Amino acid sequence: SKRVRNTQLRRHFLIGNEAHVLPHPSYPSPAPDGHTKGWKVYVRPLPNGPDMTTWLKKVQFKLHHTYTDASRMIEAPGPFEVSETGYGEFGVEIRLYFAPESGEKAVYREHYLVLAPYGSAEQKARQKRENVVVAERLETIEFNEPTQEFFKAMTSE
Ligand code: SLL
Repeated sequence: SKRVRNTQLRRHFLIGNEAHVLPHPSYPSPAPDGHTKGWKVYVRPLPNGPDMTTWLKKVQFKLHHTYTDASRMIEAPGPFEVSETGYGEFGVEIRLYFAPESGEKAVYREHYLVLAPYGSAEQKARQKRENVVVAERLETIEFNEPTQEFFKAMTSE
């Protein structure tokens, strides 16, 4: 497909995790032996942001090899997230797969799980009190010289 010259399409989204000390209502109880945390890793739109599925079709989350079926593929419409319990932190390997008409290859990101309270003493105290840790960041994806078909889909969102 022909490409639109001198044009970039940029989209913002979040990659991150939330975590809770177990027991917690969102996770089965009792947890497997030794599992002290429940967590969720995700790729999601900004709060009140537009739907991502115009451009994002699948997300692969590769967990630590201690997990059974460590490779988790989540298809649109998502939500693009994996919820698990465990005991330790590790880097989650994330592959983003785009709409076929984009002609774009999958893109790789890593998110290192944060399960323990972090930040200032006050921030840590609050995370403990509320039993929630959130670690997320703004991500940007840029499509350079998009195909005409993809450009049309993206600009008529
Ligand atoms: C650590 N380097 O030792 C890390 C490894 C392993 C994470 C963390 C349990 C998996 C399961 C789990 O939390 N694995 O039993 O299903 O801190």
